[in-house]
Amino acid sequence: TPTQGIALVDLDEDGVDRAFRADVLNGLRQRQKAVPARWFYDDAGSALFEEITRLEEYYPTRAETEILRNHSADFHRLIGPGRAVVEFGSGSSVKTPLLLSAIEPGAYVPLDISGDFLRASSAALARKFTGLPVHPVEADFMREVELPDAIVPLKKLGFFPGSTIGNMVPRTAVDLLRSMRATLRGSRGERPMLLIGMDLVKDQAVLEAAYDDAKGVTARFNLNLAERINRELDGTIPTGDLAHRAIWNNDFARIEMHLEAMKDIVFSVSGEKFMMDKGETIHTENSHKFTRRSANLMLLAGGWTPLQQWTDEEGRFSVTLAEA
Ligand code: AVI
Repeated sequence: TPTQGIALVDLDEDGVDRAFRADVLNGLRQRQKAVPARWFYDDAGSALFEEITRLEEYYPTRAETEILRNHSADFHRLIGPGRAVVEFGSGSSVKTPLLLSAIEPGAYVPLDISGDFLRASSAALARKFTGLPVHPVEADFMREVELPDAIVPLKKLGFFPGSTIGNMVPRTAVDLLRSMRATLRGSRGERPMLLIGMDLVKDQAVLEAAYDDAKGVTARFNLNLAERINRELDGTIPTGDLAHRAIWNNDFARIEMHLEAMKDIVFSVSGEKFMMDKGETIHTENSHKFTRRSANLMLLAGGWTPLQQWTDEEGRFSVTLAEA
């Protein structure tokens, strides 16, 4: 296999299935039906997300890549060589190499819940950076993760690009920042660093278009969640009667994605019956947008002190370096 030589820590498949079922059934029982956004990313969903990142309307990936490309000298100076880069998520073929080339890392440790993507991206990176130790870990990084023994002695840099933190409500985001701190803390009290991307508040029309593109890729991404429920949890959701919605919630500074019933529907999931009235929605995602200040505030609440913050030329996206 292409990943020969790379030890993978396996997560129990049944555990993932059980967690998915519990999240979906609990979510569908609520008055405002909701399914956590992390379940978007099965193989089909991950492939659709890759397609989203290349869409004309979806600026965050390009804006963040621009920042990583333009400030490599700053990263080199502020982060220094020899750190183990622990990436929360299995890595992008463009952003991760930009960071690794900038800082001369001592090792690369991608953490991801989806083993297949993790294996593929780790193998590609190991080929690109010959000699760099790569230690993929299949794990749910929302909790403290035990890093491989070989990594423990190294100083750590957490890398969390993509504004994935924006997909969490602030309370969960702060819990995650604290878990990251626990995962990355040094055995001899060294302070870990974190490089984190956060999308910024901007014109509502630009934001809504980024989550409701003309080609309908984001709509397919959203609907894939209902299709996944049907595939994996013995569901009968009539996906043809659901429509994709992307709405700016100004009070909470977030884009919300929903699946809206176009008529009254009844369906079952794992043998349990559910009903939706016409116009009722399943809330499938929040994508919070930050200001430079609210990004700093969130980091501080999670136990991280911001050291420096960069944005792209157009001020659409931010990348912040913080220290524990
Ligand atoms: C992964 N995450 C940061 C994306 C976002 O922009 O919130 C997920 C996404 N949802 C719809 N389009 C992209």
